Formats: sequence, structure tokens, C-alpha cells
Amino acid sequence: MIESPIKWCHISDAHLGNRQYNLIDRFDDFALAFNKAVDIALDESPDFILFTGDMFETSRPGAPELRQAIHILSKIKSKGIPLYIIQGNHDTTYSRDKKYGGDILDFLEDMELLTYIQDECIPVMKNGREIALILGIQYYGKRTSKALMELLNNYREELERTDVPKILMIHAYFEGMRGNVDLRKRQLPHLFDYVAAGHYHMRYEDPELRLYCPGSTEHVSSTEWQSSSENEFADEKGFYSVISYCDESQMSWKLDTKYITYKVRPKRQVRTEFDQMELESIRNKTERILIENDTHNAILKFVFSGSYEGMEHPFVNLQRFRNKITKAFHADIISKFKSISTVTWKPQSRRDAYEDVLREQFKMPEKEIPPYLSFVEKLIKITEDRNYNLYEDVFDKFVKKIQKSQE
Ligand SMILES: [Mn+2]
Repeated sequence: MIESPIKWCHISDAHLGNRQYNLIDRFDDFALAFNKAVDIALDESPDFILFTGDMFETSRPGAPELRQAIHILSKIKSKGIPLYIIQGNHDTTYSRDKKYGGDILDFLEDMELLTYIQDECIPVMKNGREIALILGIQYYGKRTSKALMELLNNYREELERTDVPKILMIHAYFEGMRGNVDLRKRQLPHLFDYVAAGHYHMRYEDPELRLYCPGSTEHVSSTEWQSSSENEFADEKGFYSVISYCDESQMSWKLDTKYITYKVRPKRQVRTEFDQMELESIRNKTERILIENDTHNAILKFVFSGSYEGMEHPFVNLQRFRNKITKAFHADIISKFKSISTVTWKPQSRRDAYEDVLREQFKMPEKEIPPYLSFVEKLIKITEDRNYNLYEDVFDKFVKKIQKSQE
């Protein structure tokens, strides 16, 4: 048994090389965030560092992101702290390079910048002594459960040990993280003292299962921006710093986990729902909201939704207000509008109903109604003969035809 506590840091999903929004500064953000996490981790003076997959955005990173990685990983190496890494779905899984001799993580291992664990169980050594045991599994997606069972079988003896903390490194979605699940919680054996998870980009933990997922080092997608309040910016990411010590009385390894955060570029989603407003007021309000929320250096996502009256303007294009944003680093403007009918349906017959539509919806002059109506009647006749679903199918097409003729 080891008397002194063991300490490790757990970082995940750096996605180096993500050329988000096609902006070089955004490309740099990913390196800056990973670099920040590593700097803080090194200040913690851990015995070793874990990285649970997706170091790179793609399996064939370009020279710029490779240089970023080498620069950052060299700092870890120069402190003499070992780095253990597993593959993620982004960086290595679908790499064809593997069968030609090695993927990008093999390459970095050749440069002695990390230890790449691929479906194996390895001891962590410090000063000639074993201080931990790490089982690292490759990315298997939906086949994770089966692959894990096989792996556990192969290392049954080692995993029965209790003299060192046992760690599982895994890149998979667990139940509770999101709808798409790779591994159910009951499929996770109670063999490990710490389960280091990657893949899910938000922080997630289940202390009972000893499952810890720090999330990505930078926000990879806007779905990660959720913050406690609508008005707050999502501007923090983090990683785990863990101290494990032996509880002699219970022959088990206790965990003392700390989630350390650092600042990243602020992001915010601004949702606005319009309730049956006139088009003109939608435009005015949109302009005001864009200007009010324009924030220096931030990434913004505006989502405008709702319905408007009348069918004169079937498309609401708010992109034209893009130039109102001058301070933000990047902004997406998304509009999801639908028009609502102002016609009240009280038809005695279908003919009356269409007459109502033409008069009220299309503001058609009285004298123009009869020719259209005879066209409608023909349509009705044909569609009834053919047994179409008149309201949902043909009427739709009819409305579009009229809209087009009025453009
Ligand atoms: Mn990822």
C-alpha cells in the first residue's frame, strides 16, 4: 500500500484545429483554452495527467494545430509529468493511417510527449514505484459495452488489486449525459476508483459511480452554452484535479475531487419569441435586440421565432440586420417564423370557404373572385375524383400558386 496520496488532473476534448466560423482567432481559441487548462494543471503539481480523447478536431491535423499540440505537450514533458491519453472519435477512430503504421497519437507517443493507451491496462510508475493502474479503452461508440467486457476479462487479475487506485479512461456517452447513450450506468463495473470520461462536452459527474467528465476545454458547439441564467454568458470551462488516498480500514481509495475553472471567450444565446406581431414591429424589435446585446469579443447566437399575421410576406429575412452588430466576435442570426392565417373558418361549403380565403387572406377584389373560384371548383372536383387529401395537399399547392402570382 502507498501511504502518500496520489494526485492527478483530468482534461478532455481539446479539439485543436477546430476552424470554427472560419476565423483564425477562433482557431487560436482552442489552443489557448487547452494551454490554459494545462498551465493550471501543472500548477497543481499532479503525479500524472489524464486526457480522455479528441485532442484534435480531425484525424489528420494540419501543421498549425500539430505545432500547437507539440508546444503545449512539451510543457508537460519538461515538468516530468507523465500524460496518458486515449483516442477520441474525432482524432483517431476513423483514421486510415492506423493500418499504414500509426495515427497522430502514435506519432506524438514516438516523440515521447505522451503515453497512448489503446485497449490495455498499464501501471503508472513514479520513482520506481507503482502508484496507479490505468485501463484505457478505444472509442467503440455503440459497441462500448461489449468491448469493455472483453477488456475487463483480459485484465481480470490486475483489476482485482486494491494496493493502487484503478482508473478507467473512456471516451463515451453515459446514460444521463444526453439521449444518445453508448454505455448504461449499470454496465459500468464497480471495479474502478475513478472513471475518467471524455466525449461529452459539458461537465458531468456521478460521484456514486465515481464517474467524472470535465467537458471540453473550449465550447465546441452552442449546445454547451447553457448557463444558469439567460442573461449570463457562458465563459467558463474546466477540468478535474483529483487527490486519491487510501482508506486502510476499508481497503479502498477515497477521492477528493476539485473542478477547476478558467475563462474562455464569452458566448450567449439570445432567444426572442414574437407573438403574432406585425412584420414591421418584428423588424424594429429585432434591430433593437441586436444592438442591445452586441457585446465586445463575444460569440452570440440570436434565435428569433414566432408567427406573424398576413401572408403578404411569406419570408422574414432578418439577416439584413447583421450590420447592426459591430462589437461581437461572431454572431449567428437564426429566424424561425411562420405566418398564421387570419381567416376564420366558418364555411357552409367548400366553395364558401375558398371564397373567404380569396377575399380575406389574399385581399382579392370582388370582381376577381369569380374566375378564381371557378378554378377552385375545378380543383375540388378533380381532387375529389382522385381521392386526394384536399386540405393538406392540394390546398397547400393552391395557396403557393396564388402567392407566386402575387409576387
Ligand atoms: Mn469531443
